[in-house]
Amino acid sequence: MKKHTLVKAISAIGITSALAFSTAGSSLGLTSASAARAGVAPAAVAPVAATAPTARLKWKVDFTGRPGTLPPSAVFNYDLGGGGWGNNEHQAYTTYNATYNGGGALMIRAKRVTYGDGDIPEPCPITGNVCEFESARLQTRGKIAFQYGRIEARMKMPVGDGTWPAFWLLGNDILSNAWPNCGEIDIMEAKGALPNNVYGTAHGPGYSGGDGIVNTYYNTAPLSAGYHVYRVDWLRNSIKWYVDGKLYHSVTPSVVGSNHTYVFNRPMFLIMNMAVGGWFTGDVDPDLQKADFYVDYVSFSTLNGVGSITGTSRALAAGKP
Ligand SMILES: [Ca+2]
Repeated sequence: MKKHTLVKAISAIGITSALAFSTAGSSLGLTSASAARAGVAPAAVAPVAATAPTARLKWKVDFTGRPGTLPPSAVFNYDLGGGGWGNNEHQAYTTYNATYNGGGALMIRAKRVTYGDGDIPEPCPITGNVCEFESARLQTRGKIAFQYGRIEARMKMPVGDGTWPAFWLLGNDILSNAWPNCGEIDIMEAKGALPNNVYGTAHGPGYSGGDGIVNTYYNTAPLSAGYHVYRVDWLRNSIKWYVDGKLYHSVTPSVVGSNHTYVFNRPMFLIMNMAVGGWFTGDVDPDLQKADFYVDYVSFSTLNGVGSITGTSRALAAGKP
């Protein structure tokens, strides 16, 4: 079935500048991003405490079901449309590019678009001014929000230069407290051209877009070769990023610095998407036809009893562990 009646709505919530591109920092592992930005010797991130916190699972969406099933509407909203999303991205988001694969995962598919007679091309700020790809972006605003705790997903990255999968959080007050003041925590970003790198970033006022506080995790095998677990352990005045249980980035008020405001002690909602092209990920392979980004599950746990999840009764029930 041909589905090129591409949606005209730009965005259900009008966020076009969020998830602005990050610097392609290549610092591997335990350096302080802010120290690196300030040009001083990086300080080591504190080692993982000998007594790791006790995590208790409170909410998990597992994407188990027949192939083609849409993600639960009780939990997820769609952000729709094109326009570049503030980052010169080349995709338009639809309601039909995120489906269960039948093997227990949600598959977000980016697919090259061929416009036919009668189609209304989705506008994009690129050559020809039409979006070359369609994809999907899901978010939980108004349905699920978290404050502190462990937010985690097991995911398999797509293949292809120009792909840009992401798993991230935005401040729940974004409509009244515009980005970047609302805060943005990018739990995972990846770019197809550097398939071994994971980027974890905090964005806030004065440190957003290319000035986000970023660090990079290097995986010895390409991230698309298998599933990995991406998470943050988030407490008051502390965010720590992990891949497969390995700490690689930490942000606190002192990392943000006395000249900037730490904006992460607030409820935040979840977003999962795959962009194609844009300033962060770079050039798109002209031969790329499609790319698939898999999400086995997304979950929330408390850490030593700390952390809260709020939401509608239906959204909470949909993730009852
Ligand atoms: Ca699953």
